[in-house]
Amino acid sequence: MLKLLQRTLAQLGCVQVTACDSARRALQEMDHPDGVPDLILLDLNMPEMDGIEFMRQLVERRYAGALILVSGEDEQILQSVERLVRAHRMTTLGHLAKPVQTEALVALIDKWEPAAGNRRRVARTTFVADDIRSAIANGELVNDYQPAVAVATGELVGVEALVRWRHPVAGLVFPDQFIGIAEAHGLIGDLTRAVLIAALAQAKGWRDAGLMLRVSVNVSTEDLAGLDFPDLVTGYAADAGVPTTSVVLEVTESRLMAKLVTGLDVLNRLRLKRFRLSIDDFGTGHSSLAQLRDMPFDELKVDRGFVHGAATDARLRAIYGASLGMGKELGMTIVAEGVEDRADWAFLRRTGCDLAQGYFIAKPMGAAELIGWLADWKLRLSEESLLADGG
Ligand code: G
Ligand code: G
Ligand code: MN
Repeated sequence: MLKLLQRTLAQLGCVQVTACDSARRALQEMDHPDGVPDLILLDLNMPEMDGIEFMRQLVERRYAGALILVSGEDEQILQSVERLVRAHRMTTLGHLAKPVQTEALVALIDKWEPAAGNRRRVARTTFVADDIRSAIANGELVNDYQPAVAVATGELVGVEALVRWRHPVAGLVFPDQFIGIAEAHGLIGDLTRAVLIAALAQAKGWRDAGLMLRVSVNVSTEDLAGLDFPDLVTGYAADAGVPTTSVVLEVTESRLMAKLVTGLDVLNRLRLKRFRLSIDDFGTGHSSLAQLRDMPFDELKVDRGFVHGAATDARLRAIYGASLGMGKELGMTIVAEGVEDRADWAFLRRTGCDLAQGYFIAKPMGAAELIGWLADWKLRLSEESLLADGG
């Protein structure tokens, strides 16, 4: 079993695979300086220390990688162990029944991405405009989605589409490595179009399944410089069968101010078409309040730099509070980004923020994972008393 799995993984291109015939061996392996793996395939039924006990050891060692459970146990047991893994705040990609089918393994490994903390350490590759052009043409861009929930009720309100590039060689590439290049070389229009169309199709799928979510898409100021942008987006939404009132267009404040004049025209026409407009990363740009006053925004996203830790840091709290107060005064919906822990969540509840987004609630995920996450989140709301006073 172990040998077979090892060979299959090697064939799939996993460059460094260590096979351990017991949990004790695996823990010894992990004690080496470079021994902590990105992904562990864990058999639950092992002699001496079983898989559950091994997981406890992983928690103690603050293992930040991913897990795939492998077992001959029935589906129900596997599912409850998976819930246990999530309760430990570890990442599980899913489980595999024995004997392991290669396709099932491939499907799980496809879902894997390096932990948030690790991923930026991955060697940076420099891309040129042609790489990005062909990525768009070849459909290599995919969206992850990060949930946004109502602070008062915990209800899932919408998702933000965040583009990723599944590069055939470099692996998963994050937007900070290619959005800027796309903007500089006139490719952002095509990129935004690809992201929007995929997000709208996904939103339609969720709506058909009874999940009436709003979908947020990040647009670049370059997009807003095109006077035909409002008509284009309206067309995409109509083609997808999604009402414009459920589409949120997020614009980053700092970039927003640079091209104010055409931007304002386009933003106003988008608003007339009933799209929701959101000012992203609020607090980081170089805007004046007068400019904010003139912009037809529905929503204000407080930058994560002013959210995480605000409960205990008076300076952050002051900026957060000013943004919240101003946004509310202007009748905007306030979204807090970067809610990373329980203290952040409790703070938002005390201050009357509308929506929350962040790792505490959910990391960006593939579209297929949303339903499963939602079930977990509903459990967490009650089990962790997230809606209780002071919660
Ligand atoms: O998870 P994350 O690394 O995805 O996002 C990094 C930044 O890239 C964020 O500031 C986000 O606004 C931006 N971004 C993500 N997806 C898109 C997109 O489709 N278009 C544009 N213009 N920016 C995006
Ligand atoms: O700029 P924008 O808000 O569009 O970007 C979202 C970015 O923030 C993405 O890179 C996403 O992965 C990241 N992100 C989402 N939630 C959190 C969080 O709780 N903490 C941190 N540090 N980053 C987050
Ligand atoms: Mn955003």
